[in-house]
Amino acid sequence: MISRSHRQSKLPLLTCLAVSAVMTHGNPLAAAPAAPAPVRGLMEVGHTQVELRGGFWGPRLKIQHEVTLPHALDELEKDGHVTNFDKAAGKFDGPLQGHPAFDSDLYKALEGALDSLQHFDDSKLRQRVDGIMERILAAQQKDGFLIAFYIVKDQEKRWEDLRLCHQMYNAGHFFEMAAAHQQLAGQAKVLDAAKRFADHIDGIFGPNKRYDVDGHQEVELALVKMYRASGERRYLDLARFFLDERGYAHGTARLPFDSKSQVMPSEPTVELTREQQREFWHAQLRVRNGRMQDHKPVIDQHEAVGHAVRAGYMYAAMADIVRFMEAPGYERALDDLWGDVVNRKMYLTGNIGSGQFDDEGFGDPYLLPNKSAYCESCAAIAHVFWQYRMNLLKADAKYADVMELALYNGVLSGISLSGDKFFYQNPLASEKGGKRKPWIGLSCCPTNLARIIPQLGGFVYAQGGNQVYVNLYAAGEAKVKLDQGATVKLTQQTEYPWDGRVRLTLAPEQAAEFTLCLRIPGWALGRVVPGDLYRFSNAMCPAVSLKVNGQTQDATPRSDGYVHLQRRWQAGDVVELDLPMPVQRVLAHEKVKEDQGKVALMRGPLVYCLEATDQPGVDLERVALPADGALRAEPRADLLGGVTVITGQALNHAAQPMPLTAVPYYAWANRDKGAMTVWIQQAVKE
Ligand code: FUB
Ligand code: ZN
Repeated sequence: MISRSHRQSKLPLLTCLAVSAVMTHGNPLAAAPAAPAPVRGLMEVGHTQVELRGGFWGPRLKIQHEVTLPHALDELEKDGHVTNFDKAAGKFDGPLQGHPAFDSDLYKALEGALDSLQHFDDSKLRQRVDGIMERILAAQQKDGFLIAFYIVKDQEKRWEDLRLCHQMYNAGHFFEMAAAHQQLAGQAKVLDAAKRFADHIDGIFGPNKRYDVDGHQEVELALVKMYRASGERRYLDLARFFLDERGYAHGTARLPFDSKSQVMPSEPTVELTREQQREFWHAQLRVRNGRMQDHKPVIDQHEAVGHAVRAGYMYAAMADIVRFMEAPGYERALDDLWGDVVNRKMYLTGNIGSGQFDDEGFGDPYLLPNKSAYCESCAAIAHVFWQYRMNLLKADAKYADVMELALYNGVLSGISLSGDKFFYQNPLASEKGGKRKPWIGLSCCPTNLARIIPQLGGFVYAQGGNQVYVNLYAAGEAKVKLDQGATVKLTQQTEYPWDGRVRLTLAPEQAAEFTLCLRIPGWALGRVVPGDLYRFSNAMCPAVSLKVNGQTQDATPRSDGYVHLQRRWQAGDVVELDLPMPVQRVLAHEKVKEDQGKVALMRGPLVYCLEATDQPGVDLERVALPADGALRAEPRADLLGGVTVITGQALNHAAQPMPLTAVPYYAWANRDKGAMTVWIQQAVKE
């Protein structure tokens, strides 16, 4: 499988009947309506416009394509995700497998495959995807309904208890996959099927119809994608309805939620035993509660509570709504939720969900245990989606700072370097060590990882008016179309995050005046995160340097976090950015009791950890790091697929000097199983 520009690879893959059965003919792109532009904020530069080559991400995309995606499809087929659709289509006699949300996992893996096919020529994968797609579509009911579980089990109960059964969550992932299919194939067969399903939902739910919401948000952001893919405004309105409807009584009219009329247990307290907490939250599942962010209208939600994945998807959808329509109250709620998460509830790895209440969700502010951290891989992914949309909405680099932190640490730790083993939870410390699993029956995380990595190119740039925003530094090429019509090719050469030097070559079609907005990462300015939850022990940073065609420029960002380079750009202009990457010690806010007296190590956007295998015979919990000892960054091409390690001197449990080696957190648990810790004791001065 050879990487090649997607533009050459899109259409000539109609090689077999199964494939051509999915494809329609004619000029596919002529049929696609222009995607509605946001009414506020920046426009995406989608991953189809960006080829990540070489550097840090290029090899990862290749592993993703060659290993992760075929592996995921094998496992999903083995587990019955595809035969469920055959059964629903009346073509399979074997048993129905799994649970009502089983479809969603297959959709996510297919979405990943479709997106990856934008970047790799691979007729084998293409045929496999198209074959599965045919089997999915064969199960669709005449009225558009498409959930294998209910088609097989009991059609009467299709829309039973939305709180528990994830019907809309399934639908949402179908819609996202359909949008990815439309983008790749340039034709509408799958998107049309998605529209039929969305129209069916629209016919049942909405003002003066049924007032209800899903227990697991996802359909909202997916409906925004449907709006963009189809140009049909009613999907945006339906997304808005499902958001607006949270926190109200569900039924045939829009009534305020009356806590007296429905069982509403009081909030749990930390005094409950773990077993009691489990029982409490399982009881909560049956009723209205904050676990699914349905306890208050969204505009009244100012603190992040409940299941972290649902929250992340919901906040992402809220940001989308503000981007595409007037939505009074949404932005204020989003700002408060953002402050609550980033200042009080986020791990250093950018992941969310402490699991305090045994609900895969947020816990109390500043209560961020490391060993028992839930930090689901899906939560980090949902968090990235949210921060990405906040950046687009507000054109502020602080959101990209958090997105970057979550991406390189919280997300990437979920998948092995080999691409075929996964973590569901991503703790920041482990006594016994962790072992990623080849597959997880409840495969939300592996399949989410399978789809986010092929989309990564889309997080690198954004565009607004006559401005090109560079949010991430990653080797590769992009084409960005400015509002005034000019197309600019950008080539990044960089080894980021191992090295902060970035060489950016611009090639507008013709010389053109526009502004290049370069994000100066918070970490390069002495800030770990936008708030005060984490700080560097030494906030003094070496100066960032910037040159255009060899001429030194002021590298001080504006208040939006970007350096704005406005000029008439010509083909061949070169921007050189140097973000020095010293090893940094990180301290947590004094209210994070768990991390007091401890220090973590970072270099650039990467969080580091200690693994037992590098410190043999040493109890990691009793390793102490002197405050003033030198710490060095050492590139190790031979280790963990090529990483830069941090080395220095520490003290062991007997206060004897010992060599210390820290590796990037994302790469932990890829060697011998053993203890790991991100936070290290600080040595007490005699
Ligand atoms: O319920 C669907 C997914 O499974 C959730 O997002 C995960 O937390 C897991 O419970
Ligand atoms: Zn998950």
